[in-house]
Amino acid sequence: PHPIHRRDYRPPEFLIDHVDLRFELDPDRTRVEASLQVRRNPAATRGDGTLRLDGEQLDLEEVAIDGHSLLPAEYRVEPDSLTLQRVPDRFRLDTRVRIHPNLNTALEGLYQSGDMLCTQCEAEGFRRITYFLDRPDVMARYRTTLVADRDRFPVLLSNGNRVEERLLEDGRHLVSWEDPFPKPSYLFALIAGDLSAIEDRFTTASGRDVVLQIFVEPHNLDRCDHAMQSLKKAMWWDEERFGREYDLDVYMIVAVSHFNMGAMENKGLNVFNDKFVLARPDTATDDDFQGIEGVIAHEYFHNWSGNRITCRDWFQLSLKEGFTVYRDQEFSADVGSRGVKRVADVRLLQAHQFPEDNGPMAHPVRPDAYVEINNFYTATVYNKGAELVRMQATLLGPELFRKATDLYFTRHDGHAVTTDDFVACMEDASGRDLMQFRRWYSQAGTPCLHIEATYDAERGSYSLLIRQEIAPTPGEPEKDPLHLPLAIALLDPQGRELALRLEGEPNAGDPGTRILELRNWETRLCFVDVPVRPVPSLLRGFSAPVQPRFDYDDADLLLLLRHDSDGYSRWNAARILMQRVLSAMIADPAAEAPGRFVEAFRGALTDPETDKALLAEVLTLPSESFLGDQMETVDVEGIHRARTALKRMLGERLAEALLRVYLDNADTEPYAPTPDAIGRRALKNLALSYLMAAGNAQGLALCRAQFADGGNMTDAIAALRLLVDHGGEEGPPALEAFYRRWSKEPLVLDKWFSVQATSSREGTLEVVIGLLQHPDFSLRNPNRVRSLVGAFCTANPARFHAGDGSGYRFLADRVLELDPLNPQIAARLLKALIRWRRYDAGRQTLMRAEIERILAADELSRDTFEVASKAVE
Ligand code: HT7
Ligand code: ZN
Repeated sequence: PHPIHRRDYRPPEFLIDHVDLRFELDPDRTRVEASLQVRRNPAATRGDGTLRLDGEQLDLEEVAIDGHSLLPAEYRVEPDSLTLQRVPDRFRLDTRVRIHPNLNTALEGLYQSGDMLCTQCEAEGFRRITYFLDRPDVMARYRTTLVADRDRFPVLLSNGNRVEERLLEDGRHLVSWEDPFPKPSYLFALIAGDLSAIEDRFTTASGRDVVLQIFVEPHNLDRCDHAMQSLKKAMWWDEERFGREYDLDVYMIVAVSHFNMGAMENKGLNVFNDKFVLARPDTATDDDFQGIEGVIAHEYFHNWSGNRITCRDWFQLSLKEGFTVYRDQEFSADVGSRGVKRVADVRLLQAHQFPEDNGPMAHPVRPDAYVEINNFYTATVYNKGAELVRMQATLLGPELFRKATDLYFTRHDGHAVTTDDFVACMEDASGRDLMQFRRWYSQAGTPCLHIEATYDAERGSYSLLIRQEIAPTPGEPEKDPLHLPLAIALLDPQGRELALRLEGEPNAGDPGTRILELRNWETRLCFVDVPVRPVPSLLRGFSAPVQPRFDYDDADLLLLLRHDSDGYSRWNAARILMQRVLSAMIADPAAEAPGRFVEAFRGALTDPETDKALLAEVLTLPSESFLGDQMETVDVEGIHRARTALKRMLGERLAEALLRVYLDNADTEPYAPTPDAIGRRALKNLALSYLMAAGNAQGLALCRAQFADGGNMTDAIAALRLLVDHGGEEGPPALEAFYRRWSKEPLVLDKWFSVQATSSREGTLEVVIGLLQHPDFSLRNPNRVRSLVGAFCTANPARFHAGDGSGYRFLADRVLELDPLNPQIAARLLKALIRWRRYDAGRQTLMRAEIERILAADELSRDTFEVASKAVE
């Protein structure tokens, strides 16, 4: 397979203004008739009149131009295209094809999920439905007619407004939909099924009355309320914060059980992985409730950042994804706790994007080339992309940033544009020059910021020397310095923020945060009138996606941990302290946690002032993967041993305080997913996990009781996880009881599989291999694959990276089995193997050998081939 390069972009030679689709739906054999209004694109260079349409896995039955059928000699069909020669400048093209939804295991195009039929067209799935110019810069108006058996598929949905509905003589029924907004083909959707809906209404700021509907299988109707509330909150927030209103009369969401990703923002008809819709307190955890709120909001926000204004080509994916992630992050920060949300976002970025930037698949936020675009729905495009938008918001300040987004939405409404167009709006609205800032979009890699400070007590000055360092990434040996905002405050020994004055400035500002702008490899700054040696609070709010390096004393970190008003900085201080203790314990198995560290932990644990959710973040030990990422060569066993030992030590030495925290935070009210209640549960269950790590008898009794009570899924699954990890007599009966209670609930069963896959106990791989044969396991359901295979390979480093290579062999076997069925999921799983250079020589050989084994297979998909080949380049 050949890569596609960004530099080769050309405007399409033909445009399609209108599409009329007619589907005769049947899971075995669906007939698709398409009528396209085609014309030459005046903005493109004139070619020889050859029209090449994308199309894959379509059985072509008929082609006609302006009503005249073509003979097979008058067109050419290849596995991925239909080519017509010397077409007129403007014409109607009619095609008729057959497709087979029930054979579609890749879940791209039209496929069967349970008893429903549904579509997934992003990025290039529409070409599996009909022949088309399947690229985002071809925007058309769609009319869609669906015909199906009325008993089997009573609900027939597509984008836009319903314009016709009737019974046919043969007993089937027909429904037509019209979408007034031109859209790219990747936003097309249809749904057919026996579905029920909950309904609500929303009146927009300008008075448009919108019907809101969430469609699910009838037995799931009692778990849609949270999704509906989330949708209404998101609609309100987008009006308030970005001035964006909804634009159709109906907004529909459909939950499906087989879905490759989280959800899809099709115009007026979002299709969701049911995991991000369905929630009831007894079946869904706090994380699930929060995930639903975030994903519902994300897809809703796409209506403006993605649908009204879309991407010119797939290299611009971050235009819609980075911006929309930024928007959903801000939404969650506004409706919940800003500090806690920021820490969660930073944790995610560091856990997924930083390693990606430091591995063989590293790519810029705006990639230059891809073999398979599905491989580029990455943490870099999504989460680093959101950080780039955040940095621009920081550089401009809130008023100018809002002015710039207003300009973006009006200037580009109805068009397919680039990330450069986005930045140009930031510049034009603010008058700022972001030329150098654009490098963030084109350059891969995570910069390190090395910061050195000198305090001159006599002069009362505090000087900073800041150096940027960016390591080479694949294909980019040389890097250039970046323009970035560094948010900083200086704290006095009591932890109060100092007023800051840079040398040369006439006056000091108010005490608080100062945004410094860095542009060069090296920056020197000097604060004057600094009365005492301060403690710097650096990169507040994680103002740029960089790795800060500053040689803090432990005492300075303790001060930040206790007093910093910035949540990220407190959390980061705790992490550095924990990491120092863990590094010592990794190097020396006999080392113990120092007393002052244990006391600081106790102080934080019992701090009545701090938001409980933030405390839970602050007091969670860094993950094994994170610790590995900080090492030259990952010491798999050392990390696992040290982290387990530190957990046990803290559980033993702070048992009383932990028990108090547990009891003080027990739920006294009925379950509600409010920020306060979520924070209390998180802290309570964290305390329980330390007690269980120490084998504390009271902790074990509480854990058993919490599991038996099973009042809400957050507490039940937390207890189950601890009982399974505790081992001995505890795990098996708890697992069995849980299975008995929930065996008919797929989303809860996913949790049951995951708990077993992530157990740190020896023998977990054998358990996982056994579970592959479980009657409830299926390689055809991505949620199930992720819950068992994905969880084992990405969330259980100690077992996945077993020194004998058994985990690697297990993963490679699954990738080879999955690749012919669902290449997207296979390629995603494979990413767990590709950073083999980070491990010791023995593991390197074993991991590499498994990648080579995959590469040697016949008929590998483009998805898996691209990941595997880049891994060994
Ligand atoms: N824009 C959506 C991306 C998506 C997707 C991409 C490839 C294959 C399947 C997919 N399902 C959804 C999701 C989003 O970011 O909102
Ligand atoms: Zn998105």
